[in-house]
Amino acid sequence: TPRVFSGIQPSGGLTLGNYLGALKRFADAQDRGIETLYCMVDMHAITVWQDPANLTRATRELCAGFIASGVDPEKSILFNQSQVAAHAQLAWVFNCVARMGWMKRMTQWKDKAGKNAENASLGLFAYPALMAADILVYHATHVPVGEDQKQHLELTRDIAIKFNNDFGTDFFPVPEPVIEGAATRVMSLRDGSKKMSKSDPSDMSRINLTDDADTIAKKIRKAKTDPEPLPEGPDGLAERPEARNLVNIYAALTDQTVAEVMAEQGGKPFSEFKPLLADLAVAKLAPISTEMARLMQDTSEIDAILRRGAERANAIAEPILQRTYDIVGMVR
Ligand code: AQP
Repeated sequence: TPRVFSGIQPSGGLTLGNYLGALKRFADAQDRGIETLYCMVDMHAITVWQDPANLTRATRELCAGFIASGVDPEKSILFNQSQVAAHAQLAWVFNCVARMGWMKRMTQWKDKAGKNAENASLGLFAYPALMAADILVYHATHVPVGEDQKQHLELTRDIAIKFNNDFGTDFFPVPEPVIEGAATRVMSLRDGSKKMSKSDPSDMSRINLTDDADTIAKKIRKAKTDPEPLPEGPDGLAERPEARNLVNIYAALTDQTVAEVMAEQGGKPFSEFKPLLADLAVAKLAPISTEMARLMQDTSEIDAILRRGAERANAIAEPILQRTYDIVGMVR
């Protein structure tokens, strides 16, 4: 039976990229009746320094973001990673299965550690092995993520395959990435070649789920574009990353294909298209930010949801961890 796992780091505010690439699709999967586990990956977040008070707040706010985006804590298991010890325990086994060379090839490692790799944390380097544990400790079969996580997912598959080979078993299923829809890679509003990211120094580069209506409208109005109107058809977007990005966002927000959007909007100048997109973004995001603010007023409700989620997650993960230890030969 299919089982979906995915995670988001509580390392700052949520962006439109997180919403369209992850949260919105998480709610869709849950509503198709599939078993779904969604995790606030706080242990991934601390691979780079996090102020403790911010981490606490970001974890709760992320949980609020999941719920406000339509993830139902009854239907889905919502929890934070550090509360299910099996993630870290299985990650250690996978640290011993994965190879240094695999990790060194990860583009996110190269981007985040940069030229100063000697000073990066060991955790940042080993991040993909923990991510493999996050997924495989539930025998998850499907992992909905944005395009940027594709390489890490391949490494998870490599770890599952190597573990199975090393121990002569077929214990770990090899999970499939689910990267679909018009917004698998939402780009920066200031630079069509960079992904929209919560850590971009420019706040104008992204839309935050907590932005108010005026801010959202202003950011879209000021988004970088070329001077030409939208092309008549989708083919004309190929060489125009900024225009393509805005059309992709429009398509994802309306659950349309890019071709459908172009049939409707093709030929319009940005002076007409941007206000439409701004109104649409405000209409879709305002209820989410209102609901997040409401949930954050009483964090005891959120904490109770996370606690209950961790219990349910533990009940699945613990037997899989114990079975892994048996396969490895650890006495218990
Ligand atoms: N721009 C994006 N377009 C589509 N999907 C995206 N995701 C993130 N940015 C985009 C998806 O959101 C999920 C959670 O990501 P994360 O917060 O755990 O880590 P990240 O990808 O590293 O997010 P950021 O915003 O880019 O943070 P920083 O700047 O700290 O690296 C994933 O499914 C991801 O694909």
